[in-house]
Amino acid sequence: MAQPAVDLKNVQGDSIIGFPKKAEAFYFFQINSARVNDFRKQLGRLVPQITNAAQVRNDKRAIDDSKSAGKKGLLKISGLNIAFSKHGLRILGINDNTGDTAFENGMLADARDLGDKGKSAPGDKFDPAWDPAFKQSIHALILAAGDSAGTVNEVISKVENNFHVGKPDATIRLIKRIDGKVRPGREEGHEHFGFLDGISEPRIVGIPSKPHPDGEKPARQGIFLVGRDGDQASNRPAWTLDGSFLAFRFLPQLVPEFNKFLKDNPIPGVLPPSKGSELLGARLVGRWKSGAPIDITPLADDKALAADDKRNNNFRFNFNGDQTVQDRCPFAAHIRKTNPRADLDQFGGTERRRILRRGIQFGEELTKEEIDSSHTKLQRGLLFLCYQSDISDGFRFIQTSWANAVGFPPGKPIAAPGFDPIIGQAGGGSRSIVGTNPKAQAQPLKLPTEWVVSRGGEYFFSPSIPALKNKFALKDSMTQPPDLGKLSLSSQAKTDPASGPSRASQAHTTPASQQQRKR
Ligand code: N7H
Repeated sequence: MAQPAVDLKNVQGDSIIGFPKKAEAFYFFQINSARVNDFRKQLGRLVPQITNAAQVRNDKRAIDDSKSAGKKGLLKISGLNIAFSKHGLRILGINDNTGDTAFENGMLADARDLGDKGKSAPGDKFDPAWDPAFKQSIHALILAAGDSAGTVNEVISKVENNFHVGKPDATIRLIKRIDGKVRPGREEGHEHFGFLDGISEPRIVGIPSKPHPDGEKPARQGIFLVGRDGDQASNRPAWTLDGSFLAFRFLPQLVPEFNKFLKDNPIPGVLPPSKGSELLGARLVGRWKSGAPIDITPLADDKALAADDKRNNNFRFNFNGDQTVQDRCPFAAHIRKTNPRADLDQFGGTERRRILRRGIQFGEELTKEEIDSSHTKLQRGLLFLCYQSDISDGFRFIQTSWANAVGFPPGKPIAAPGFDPIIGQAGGGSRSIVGTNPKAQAQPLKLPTEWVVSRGGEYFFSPSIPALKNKFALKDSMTQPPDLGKLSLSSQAKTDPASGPSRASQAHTTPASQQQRKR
């Protein structure tokens, strides 16, 4: 039977559209097992405040309109979503198998396979070197995004009131809250190593987006939304329709150490010596810091190209010779490892592995002491988050079978192109990449440190709005929410002059083509 088309009002907004945001809080919590029914009733009151994809699309239009009208200041906009881990489902009495093995096992059980550092524990167990919070049983995650930290805090306090946090009858307990924010000034939209982020994002069949050619066919909705065309599993429980699996990773970055490595290892003999370190950075990532792709402009940054949405993602690693030589882009550069485009044309393509990245940066800028000592003192990095219809096919596959797999991409004259130098992990073992020097393409370069450090995370399921209402929540006899008030969420956009002038992007971690920077 043909399925009705997806209704954006039924889908939580961060997945297929993506919150516009300057700040975001991730609130990891447990549900009080003695008060599950109360929690479910309170969830029912929260559901009308959850931001759906239609609202997020409208918010983005409002941002565009405001910019086109030359208005100063940011619109006051916020977004609220909720997602549950497998522990959360069990507490709520939902015992169905979702059909996603990675989700069902949880990230803690996956840490060794993901390549995270840690030590062996009794009984062939593995104890990852994670932030202790992520070793606890996390039941659910609230995502609160907004135009400022103040807006995000407002959303979080409404959520806490809803669940009576701080009162004796609280139904949830905070395990950990992590706040992200975009970097300041000219670094806005750039991740902490300095590279512009949020450029490449899969287009989705039937979901209108701004023109941003990438040479790829739009991915089917079921690559991201459960139960839609393209979802590889056929026997998921009915309530999972239009939900999406969310992989969260807490990823501090060793920025001074990364910078020192670039400084100490300039690529010799290709560009003037002063440019050799910049070239190495670009060849590790696959883009210059501006965002210009090296597959189009291999030997010099091109800021006009970087800013041009018609061109800055329009390449497939198939220019002359690209498939066999690394003159333009190393086979193992980060963006080639994680989206190999034409490299997989003969091997079934990439569609099944596409993910919607929705992360945000956290932490402060480098201090003078950190710059001078080349040593990290303050924690900063990426709160990585992505959506897919199956974590085993998406995030997990990219991390384990591509980034960490030295033989990937296949079919190259070099048998082992090496690790993804940005996120490839060897559990603390040695890593190298081959082909960073275009004049010595078989030469390995040892990568002395993992500059992106996994400190934990979890796998979640972000249910559709109808599923939240009918499966997760309990009907409440109360007609008036007692203490929730009205969250100042989407579609109440109003100019907040205190927020300061808006730059090209209202939010950073969603595609540049959608006027935000994303990861
Ligand atoms: Fe990556 N970086 O700064 O080097 N990433 N990433 N990533 N990443 C991308 O095109 C980075 C991480 C992907 O379609 C850009 O939007 C950092 C994880 C994918 O061309 C930059 C971290 C995973 C793409 C970075 C990190 C991925 C992508 C270019 C961790 C999945 C799109 C900007 C701290 C397992 C590739 C852009 C495409 C792009 C960086 C994490 C995947 C600059 C620092 C964990 C699919």
